[in-house]
Amino acid sequence: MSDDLIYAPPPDDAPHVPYKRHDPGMPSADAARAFYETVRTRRTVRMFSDRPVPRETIEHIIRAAGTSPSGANKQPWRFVAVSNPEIKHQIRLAAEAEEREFYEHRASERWLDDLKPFATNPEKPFLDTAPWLIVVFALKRTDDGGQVYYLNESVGIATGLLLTAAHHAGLATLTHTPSPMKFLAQILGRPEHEKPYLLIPIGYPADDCVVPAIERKPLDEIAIFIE
Ligand code: IYR
Repeated sequence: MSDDLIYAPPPDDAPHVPYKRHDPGMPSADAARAFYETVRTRRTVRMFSDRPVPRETIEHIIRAAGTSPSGANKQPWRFVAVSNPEIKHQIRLAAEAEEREFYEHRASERWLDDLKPFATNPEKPFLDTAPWLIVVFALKRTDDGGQVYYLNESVGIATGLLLTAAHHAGLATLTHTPSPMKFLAQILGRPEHEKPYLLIPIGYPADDCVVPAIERKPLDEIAIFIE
């Protein structure tokens, strides 16, 4: 059986520690189903409550994101969490300026057509309302100037974990992409090697929050099994 497989031990100059498997305490099929039932209710939300969220919650959500795998474990991400109302408002004004350009000039007819089900527009009140904005930056180099690998994959995975951790904590998120996003680095005073990646408002949904009536693809459209 697989327990009998022999692996070469790692060399002495590459320290290793025993791996302890996460034990869900139930068969894997039950645990996987339960997790799916939890995450399937996640939705991208654009109507936030101003109800406060403790900083400690945000810290743990960011810690969760920081557990992600990354190329050569360079952890090429930085998460800037903003609750300061003046800074949030500056971000709103700058984002809305970019979005007006997008909706009035930059976007193709096809793109605008594809966005119709989401009823988005250049007004971004949630950038004031949501108690926190988490701005995800991708590090083009490590803080000490070193090389990073698979940058977009690494930061994408970390961002996915962040969204999932927020959902798990009962919070709503929006993956917001005002583009170009350079203004975020300027407003937040980030160094040149940090590239804005995503702007994530996070908080409780508004009491009367609604979301677009859209569907997810069924398993047989997203998966192929070769057994
Ligand atoms: N960034 C714009 C437009 C937009 C683009 C896509 I693709 C979306 O899925 C949603 C919105 C905005 O945030 O309004």
